[in-house]
Amino acid sequence: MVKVETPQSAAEIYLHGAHVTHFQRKNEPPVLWLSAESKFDEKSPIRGGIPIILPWFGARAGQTAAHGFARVKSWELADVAASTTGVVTVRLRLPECSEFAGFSPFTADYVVTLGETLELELTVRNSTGHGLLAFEQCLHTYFTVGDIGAVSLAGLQGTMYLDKVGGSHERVEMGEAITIASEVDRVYMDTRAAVDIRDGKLRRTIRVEKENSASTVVWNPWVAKSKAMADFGDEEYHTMVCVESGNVGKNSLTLEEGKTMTMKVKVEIL
Ligand code: TA6
Repeated sequence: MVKVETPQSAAEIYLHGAHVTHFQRKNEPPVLWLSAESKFDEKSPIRGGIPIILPWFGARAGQTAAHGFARVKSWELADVAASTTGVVTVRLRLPECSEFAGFSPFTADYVVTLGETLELELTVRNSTGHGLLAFEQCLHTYFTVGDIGAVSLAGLQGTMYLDKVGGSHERVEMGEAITIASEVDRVYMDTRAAVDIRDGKLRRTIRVEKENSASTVVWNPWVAKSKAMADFGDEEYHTMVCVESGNVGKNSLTLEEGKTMTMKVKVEIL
């Protein structure tokens, strides 16, 4: 794990999955949420922080693992640098791996920039050597909130989403702000908007801005799903919400041979 201290903030990044598990500004509650029950072993994804979902989202025919393999691979630390203002940049690379057997080869580079804000850049390059690379990607970010009952999410009004609770239904977000009082698992499509996580208990707003991302996923497992997950505490749903930035489902991507695509996410406290 790479531990980073800047004049403004602190962070932790595991090589396992290039997983940012901690980001906290000085004298403030953490921004990212991490389960006290998370596993930390070679085979398991870390529960919390920012799992990198790549090259598929959710379940995939013929594959046992949900959400791709990037989050359980050991990434290479390519570089760490600090600017004159103390902003730290950490570069990681997904090495070639056997999983490519079931999926076309690609390279993935990840740049994490830490200071007042947390900035992420995921670059995927089609290195198949033949033809198109079709894939999905998502930065599956878990945010700390004071009390889920005092949280609202703004920025998705009028957006079509796939509601994955109780089946899979297409709906349109009617509300100016989304509140959460039961299990929520929604894939918002064709949206490039920033999302504000308004936290009435911690009295802060976390803004999630993104580039080259057309999907936003919102998730809180609530009671039953929390109990069903071994690496998630039964009561932990009260203090987390996932607001994820990606290109999934009908927004999935294809890259021509040799081409690259960079998705960017910026997390800031307003
Ligand atoms: O992003 C929301 C979601 O796809 C949910 O359906 C839920 O399964 C969650 O991801 C966590 O998935 P995981 O494989 O990490 O347990």
